Amino acid sequence: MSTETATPAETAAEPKLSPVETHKIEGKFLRGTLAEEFADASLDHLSEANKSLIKFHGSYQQEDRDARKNRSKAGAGKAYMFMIRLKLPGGKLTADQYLAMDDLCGKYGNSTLRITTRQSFQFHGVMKPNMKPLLQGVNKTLLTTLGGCGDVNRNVLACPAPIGDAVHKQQMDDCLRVAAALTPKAGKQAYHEVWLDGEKLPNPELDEEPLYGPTYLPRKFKIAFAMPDDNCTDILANCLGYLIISENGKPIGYNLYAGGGQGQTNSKPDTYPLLAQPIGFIHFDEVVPAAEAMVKLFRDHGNRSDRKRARLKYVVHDMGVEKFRDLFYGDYFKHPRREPKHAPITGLDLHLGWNGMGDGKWFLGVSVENGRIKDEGGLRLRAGLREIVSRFKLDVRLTTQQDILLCGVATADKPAVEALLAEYGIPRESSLPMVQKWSMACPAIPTCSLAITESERSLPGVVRQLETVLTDLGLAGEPISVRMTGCPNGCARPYQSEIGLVGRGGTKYTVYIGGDSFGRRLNAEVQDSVPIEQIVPRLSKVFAAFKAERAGDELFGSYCERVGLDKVKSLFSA
Ligand code: SRM
Ligand code: SF4
Repeated sequence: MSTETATPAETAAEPKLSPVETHKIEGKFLRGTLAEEFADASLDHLSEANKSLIKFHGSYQQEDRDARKNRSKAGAGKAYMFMIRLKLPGGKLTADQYLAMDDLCGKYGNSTLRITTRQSFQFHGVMKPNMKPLLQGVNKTLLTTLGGCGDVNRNVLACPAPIGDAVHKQQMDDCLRVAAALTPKAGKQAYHEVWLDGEKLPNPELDEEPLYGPTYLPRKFKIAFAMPDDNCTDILANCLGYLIISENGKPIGYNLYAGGGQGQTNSKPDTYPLLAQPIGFIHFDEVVPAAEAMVKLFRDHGNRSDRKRARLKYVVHDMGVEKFRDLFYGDYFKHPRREPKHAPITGLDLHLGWNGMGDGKWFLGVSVENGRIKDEGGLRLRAGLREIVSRFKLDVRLTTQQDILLCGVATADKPAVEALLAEYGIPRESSLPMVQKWSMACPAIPTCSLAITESERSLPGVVRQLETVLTDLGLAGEPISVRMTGCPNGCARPYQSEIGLVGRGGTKYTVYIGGDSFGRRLNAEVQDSVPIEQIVPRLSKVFAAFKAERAGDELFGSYCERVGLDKVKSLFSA
């Protein structure tokens, strides 16, 4: 297949294209009739085609699922609303940008900011008339939402720790370069026309999208940068991963990984989570060409008829890694083929608490339960973060574990920052249970249309019970990662955690055990459809065995892997 032009065309012999492909073709480089439907005050929701296209603009049309029952009893239709996701490479914001996002969520959203598992922000509960002012507010601060969702490259991840050494700096700089290179070009023009009152092209269908082509990618594409001793971005869950390699403390290039992803579908056994595989070693001048080559390969070889299998991970898996490498180096990436360097992943840092930046200043990692920045009861997290960021003019970075880093605190200001945390009821990370710090949940109900169970609203209860059990067993200090999702799509990367709880329906979850807190291994299903109230009592039996039988300072997931799935299953179901 040619690598010069996008070639998504359907031939008579090929399977039927998914309807989203038609939306893209007819959408004239992401315009559709979005401008018209947003200008029409009589409409409370979008047509199917515009519902597909608005994702590329960084938004999903959603429904308030909490309101569903009462509205349907009253004969009212769905309570439509929108979610908006920023594109925030490396999770970086200035103090002013953070404060503007805080203002916007209060003015046009549901008064919360949601840190995502890909180090970005989401606004929830945005009503249709508020979309344009909110997006204009975002863009006024020089941030964007273009490509936050949709069949393009998504937010590029990098370790957000603002540490001034060569390795941290290199991976963040490269993350920003890759993100810029993969921004849709014609899509940017369309975005300006729809939201920012930009001048309209007379013939938009003649515009060009040099990298993606008119039908963009078969589906989403995800990239992460990481370091061997700090895999805080969960690099192996990404379509494309860059693991920085150093010699004598000096960065020399990256090991490239391809084909990671989490999502699976219950009714489709040919869908499953996969870890990214090592592909080769590249030098720094090859970083952007490698990303462009991988995107083109996916553009040409990804599945455009079955969206459930339209991910790069299936191209790698179905083809086999060796053939995939041949294709990548033979047809797409015209640079020397080098073997990956030996560089095992050995750690994952949550970046919480006080940490030096290397320039005499400090950053403070604040743990945000399930990423939701809000004021509730005595915990006035949103107001407190706002006060600290504005008073000390602190830049902000978001982590892929849904936490926030307040950057550039002078030594003299540390006591005042701590006093503000206390004033707003924000706990110091040292006082938080370990299991809470290592936990994540996706939003699920009430905003996510695909959720079949609760997640963000249920995990805190499970975590409180786990804390009690682990404390009783003397295991409270163990870094055990627990991740919950409201369906098998895997948005909180549950299949890579030590304990994964995946919504099955009602208040039941499929329980997975035995992953790795550093993101190196997939876990395995231990029991399907476990009622939520049975999860912790059952886990406590596995914890007790771990306590009795662990080898030295062996981690919980490693213990489970060593003793084997059968034993873990029998402990769990005893
Ligand atoms: Fe996700 C779809 C939320 C990270 C795999 N994801 C969705 C949607 C948009 C639901 C929908 O299609 O209608 C969710 C919106 C819920 C809401 O109300 O906000 C949603 N995904 C999220 C976020 C907000 C979860 C979070 O707790 O932070 C994350 C946003 C990241 C970002 O800033 O870009 C999020 N989603 C992920 C990840 C984790 C990652 O990328 O590191 C995954 C697993 C990795 C992967 O891609 O395989 C993930 N999301 C999915 C999938 C399954 C894709 C697949 O290959 O089958 C879907 C379903 C889909 O795309 O149709 C999905
Ligand atoms: Fe929605 Fe499922 Fe993703 Fe949770 S895992 S946000 S329920 S798609």
